[in-house]
Amino acid sequence: MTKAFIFDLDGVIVDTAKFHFLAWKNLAEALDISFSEEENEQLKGVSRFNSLQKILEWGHKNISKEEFNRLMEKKNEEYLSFVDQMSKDDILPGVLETLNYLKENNYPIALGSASKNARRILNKLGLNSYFDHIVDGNEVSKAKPDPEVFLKGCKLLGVAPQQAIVFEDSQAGIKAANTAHMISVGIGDKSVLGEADFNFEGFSEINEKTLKTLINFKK
Ligand code: B16
Ligand code: MG
Repeated sequence: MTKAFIFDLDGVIVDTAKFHFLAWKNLAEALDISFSEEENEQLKGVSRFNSLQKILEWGHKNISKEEFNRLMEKKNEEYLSFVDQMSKDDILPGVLETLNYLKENNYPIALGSASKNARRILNKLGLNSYFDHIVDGNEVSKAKPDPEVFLKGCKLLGVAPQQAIVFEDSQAGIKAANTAHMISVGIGDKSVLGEADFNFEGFSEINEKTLKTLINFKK
């Protein structure tokens, strides 16, 4: 049975994780809540709503629903001001080579991202045409570590979860892929993503031989 590939977006295809960090940090500081890289790690792959909830919990703050919505909007506006400055040059090293190899060899590809801005970002990067299907934060009701986003991707791609190879940079995303018995590939720090079936610092470490190993791997 053929394998299919599911790519996370933020931190895998493009380093928007640094923009999320900046925007959340500014917001947290304005609320007098300390926010470091360590806390940020726990927000990777986590929806906008759940991220703000966590930050407020860390700072022991209670706010009204209206204020909550205003803050989510404010964070997103700042985040998008960074995103809108991106171009093709921001695609992380090795990503295009991997996407080209998979396309040339007719492997089905989906995006599985928690972001509601995924389509806008893919457009900016000129990557839309690589993806047979896009599942993003607008289409799921349960955020990672729930596997809903990846299961929807499998369904659209027409493969069983065991046939899906998921590239993820977040602990929540690796957990989601593992829960659904998919083949999980951690992109980033192995000490953080050690639960993945495979670990790479980035796509520049992934070549044709590596992709064949992933394709032949049985969980
Ligand atoms: P947005 P991914 C996730 O994207 C990010 O990792 C996470 O930090 C962010 O809060 C979430 O998207 C929601 O993003 O505010 O754009 O809807 O890594 O799942 O591609
Ligand atoms: Mg990510």
